[in-house]
Amino acid sequence: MLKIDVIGDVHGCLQELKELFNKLGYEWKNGLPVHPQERTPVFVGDITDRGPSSIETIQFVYNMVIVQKQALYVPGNHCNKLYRFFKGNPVQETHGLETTAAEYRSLSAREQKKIKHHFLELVDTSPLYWELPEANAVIAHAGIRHEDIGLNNKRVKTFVLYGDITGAKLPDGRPERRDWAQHYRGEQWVVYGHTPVLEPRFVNQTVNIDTGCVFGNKMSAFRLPEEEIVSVPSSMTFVEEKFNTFSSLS
Ligand SMILES: [Mn+2]
Repeated sequence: MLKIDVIGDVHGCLQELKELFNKLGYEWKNGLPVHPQERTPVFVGDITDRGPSSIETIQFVYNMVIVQKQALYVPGNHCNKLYRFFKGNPVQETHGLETTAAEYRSLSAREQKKIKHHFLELVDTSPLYWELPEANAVIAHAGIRHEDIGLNNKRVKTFVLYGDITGAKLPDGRPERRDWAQHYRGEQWVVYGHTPVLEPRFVNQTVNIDTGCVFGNKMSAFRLPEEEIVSVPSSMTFVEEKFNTFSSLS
């Protein structure tokens, strides 16, 4: 039995991430969290952008996942955009990428090279989503349809990174989304983030654990097999409009 602690969107909130590991019972060895009962942290993606410490968060997650090999990671849409930025592709420095880009540019050329290569390696060596049968779970940034589990094509990639978007925009500019979780009939857990919610949102065998730390609410983890939520409060300013109720088309 694999024991996992799935961590919601960090968005550069490294302080809260460390507090969350403390609350989850991790101990610190060489600056990295290790659980005495051999638990595996799984990052649900969007580790950077908007928060105060995106670059340090990249290094921290890299050390856990790549160097120490005691944690897992899947990319989110913000990770995908930062990946393209580091590859030198033209991307708009908006929606939080501007904070990560500013942190990056303040580094020395040597540090820039190191962090870029670490982030590219982290994304290149991680799957689009993790199927963890030993934990009876699938970890995907914005979720995944039951019938798509095991598939890996362009359509599934868009869904996993951005959710079930229709392509239309709501009057306030946010993308219109369908509520895929309402239709989920799988027996394994789908643990995801991406859309900030005030409380973890359980629907069928799915849970959204992006409790909007970077928008001042809290950072949450979902533990399996315990099916338990552990959260720590955010130190950021609360931005109420980011938690508008789900605009569901079903
Ligand atoms: Mn996201």
